[in-house]
Amino acid sequence: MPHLDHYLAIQAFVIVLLFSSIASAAIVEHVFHVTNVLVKPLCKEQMIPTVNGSLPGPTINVREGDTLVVHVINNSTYNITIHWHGVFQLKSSWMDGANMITQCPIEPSYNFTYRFDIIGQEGTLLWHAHVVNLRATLHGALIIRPRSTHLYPFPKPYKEVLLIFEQWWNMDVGLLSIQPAPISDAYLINGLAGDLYPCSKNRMYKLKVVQGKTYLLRIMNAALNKHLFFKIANHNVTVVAVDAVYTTPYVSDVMMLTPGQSVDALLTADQAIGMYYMYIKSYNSADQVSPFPPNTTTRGLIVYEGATSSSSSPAAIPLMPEMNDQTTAHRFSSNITSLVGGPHWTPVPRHVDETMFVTVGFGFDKPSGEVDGSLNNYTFVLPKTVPLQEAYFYNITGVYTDDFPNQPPLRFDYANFEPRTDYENMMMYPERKTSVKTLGFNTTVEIVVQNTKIVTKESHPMHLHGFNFYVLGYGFGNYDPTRDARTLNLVNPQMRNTVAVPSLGWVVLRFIANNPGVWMFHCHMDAHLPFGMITAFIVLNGPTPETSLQPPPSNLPQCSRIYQPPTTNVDLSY
Ligand SMILES: *[C@@H]1O[C@H](CO)[C@@H](O)[C@H](O)[C@H]1NC(C)=O
Ligand SMILES: *[C@@H]1O[C@H](CO)[C@@H](O)[C@H](O)[C@H]1NC(C)=O
Ligand SMILES: *[C@@H]1O[C@H](CO)[C@@H](O)[C@H](O)[C@H]1NC(C)=O
Ligand SMILES: *[C@@H]1O[C@H](CO)[C@@H](O)[C@H](O)[C@H]1NC(C)=O
Ligand SMILES: *[C@@H]1O[C@H](CO)[C@@H](O)[C@H](O)[C@H]1NC(C)=O
Ligand SMILES: *[C@@H]1O[C@H](CO)[C@@H](O)[C@H](O)[C@H]1NC(C)=O
Ligand SMILES: *[C@@H]1O[C@H](CO)[C@@H](O)[C@H](O)[C@H]1NC(C)=O
Ligand SMILES: *[C@@H]1O[C@H](CO)[C@@H](O)[C@H](O)[C@H]1NC(C)=O
Ligand SMILES: *[C@@H]1O[C@H](CO)[C@@H](O)[C@H](O)[C@H]1NC(C)=O
Ligand SMILES: *[C@@H]1O[C@H](CO)[C@@H](O)[C@H](O)[C@H]1NC(C)=O
Ligand SMILES: CC(=O)N[C@H]1CO[C@H](CO)[C@@H](O)[C@@H]1O
Ligand SMILES: [Cu+2]
Repeated sequence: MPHLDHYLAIQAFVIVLLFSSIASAAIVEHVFHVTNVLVKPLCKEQMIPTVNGSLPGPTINVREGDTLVVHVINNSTYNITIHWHGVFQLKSSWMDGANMITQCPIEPSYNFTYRFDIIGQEGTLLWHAHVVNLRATLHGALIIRPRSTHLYPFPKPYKEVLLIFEQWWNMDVGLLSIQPAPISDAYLINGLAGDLYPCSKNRMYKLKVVQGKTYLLRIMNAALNKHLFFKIANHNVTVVAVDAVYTTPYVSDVMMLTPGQSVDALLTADQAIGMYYMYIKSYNSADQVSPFPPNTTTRGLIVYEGATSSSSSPAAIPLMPEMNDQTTAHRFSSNITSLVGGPHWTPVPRHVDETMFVTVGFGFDKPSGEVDGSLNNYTFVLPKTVPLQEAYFYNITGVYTDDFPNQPPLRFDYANFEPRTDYENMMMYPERKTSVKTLGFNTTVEIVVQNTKIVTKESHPMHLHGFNFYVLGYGFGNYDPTRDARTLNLVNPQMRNTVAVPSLGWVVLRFIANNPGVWMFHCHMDAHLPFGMITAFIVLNGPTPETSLQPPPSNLPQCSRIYQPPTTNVDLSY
């Protein structure tokens, strides 16, 4: 591969640029080699797809304003895409990496180069494969630091620490879509299961700290399907950003992150010299119809400089919330507010052009009786042969319908639904189709996302590609436009790319559709992707070429090697 030396040379050049004090935007260039490797976090050796042979994959460091170029070379046995979770992709929607939405997959032995600017956001984001289940092992951190012209809006930390939470199965991730999804075998912290698991006694994540110093924890939940509580014994943390948006400093002893969410938090080593465990544990908002998560916790250890296992007392253990502790999860999720006046803050638009009410939950596929996802009584079907954005751009008919409704077809008691004799007439059997919603350029969109109790209750982490949304409110029960609209926060609401819609509750989101292209809006639990808990927005062009979707890059992967749906019924998405 003659190109590799060239890439390496460019990388070395970029590193020189970063360490010099040049403030102008740089081009940060990387190579991702996707390969299958054997790993053994627990007792069983398992072949997994990885980027560059590591789990988690390599960390990408950029400064706000940089251009990121990543050459993805697929030397694995899987079809892959890489999605830059939370990156705005302003004017670069072809680089979003959403399989069959913005591109065909990169097939084994093919390659593709992602190239885009990172502007207007700072903090910690995630890159991950956007083909069902593959992000279990194909993921890593994307750290966006401020340009050198301004600093963090909080005291400069002594050091920065990355904490990536993962979910591990002792099986081929390609088999994970078998229904019902098998129970995972462990959670991992930075690839390590820790000493509570068999064959992992000496493989625990350890963080060495110096007493009195403050650390910036860059935390992300890369688990496929589980909301996670995180807590450090005897220490509070101060949240300073979520999903790469600065927040009002928020002190808490515990956190809850849904899949796809990230939190930047300051940790001060202000306790006695000693050792303190950090624990992650699942937050379970569902009824127990699906397999119960492992009743296990995964832990890492914080070791103060000067502490020795012989001289110190046993490491302190945090008291974790119960697995179903909705109060704690909700308190953490809903209390965070944005840092008004901080870097990149923009006030909430007061005028709304498009108002939507979207029910999210489950239903059944009538012919098979299997569970399906439902957004306003539609189950989304991924296009099979042409990515949605190509179909839109080239006016190819028959790929999607532009009829996703602003309201569900029926109003009912969403949060207290009980099956009735006439439920066939309700929203029990959503329609399977590729239904999208078109939005005018630069319109302000408000979406009330209402969780339902159809089939079962569960919190869904809804993720929007291409935009951050303001989260104006969270609540339980049915959203009441009179009562609840008065309580919305229009002053300093949190901004996110992924929001936990409470079980049997609602959230109100607002965003400005100023980025032309096709953008997914979906549940970020991968188990719910094959269920079709997805829709997409087509944001129309603005008045100028600058505000219009450009033609796809010439090297965009093609689906000419025709995409075959499987003959078995195990994976509903392909
Ligand atoms: C991945 O591996 C390739 C080849 O071994 C190397 O050139 C590249 O720098 C690595 N990429 C990252 C992001 O570490
Ligand atoms: C590609 O994969 C094959 C088979 O797994 C392996 O032998 C080869 O070394 C890999 N090449 C690179 C560049 O990683
Ligand atoms: C990437 O694919 C192109 C063909 O599309 C090929 O010419 C090039 O050599 C490939 N690059 C690498 C590094 O494999
Ligand atoms: C954590 O914060 C709470 C509330 O501010 C406070 O009551 C508690 O003492 C703090 N704990 C530690 C270990 O600092
Ligand atoms: C999980 O384990 C804890 C500690 O062993 C125990 O107290 C709790 O009852 C268990 N919960 C379930 C649902 O098994
Ligand atoms: C957080 O939210 C809860 C409601 O869930 C509220 O009772 C509490 O006062 C809020 N503030 C803090 C600092 O936790
Ligand atoms: C698609 O249709 C629109 C509206 O009819 C037209 O302006 C545009 O040029 C067409 N695009 C292509 C690629 O044919
Ligand atoms: C939901 O969709 C199904 C399938 O198209 C349809 O039969 C049912 O009537 C719809 N529900 C409502 C309330 O319209
Ligand atoms: C979008 O709308 C805002 C507010 O109406 C306006 O200030 C801005 O110029 C518009 N942006 C574009 C690119 O048209
Ligand atoms: C990858 O995608 C191609 C078409 O794009 C399809 O023919 C092939 O079966 C897929 N391979 C795997 C391993 O899924
Ligand atoms: C060009 C290249 O590296 N091709 C390899 C990609 O990965 C598959 C599976 O590992 C190999 O079979 C190809 O030789
Ligand atoms: Cu979901």
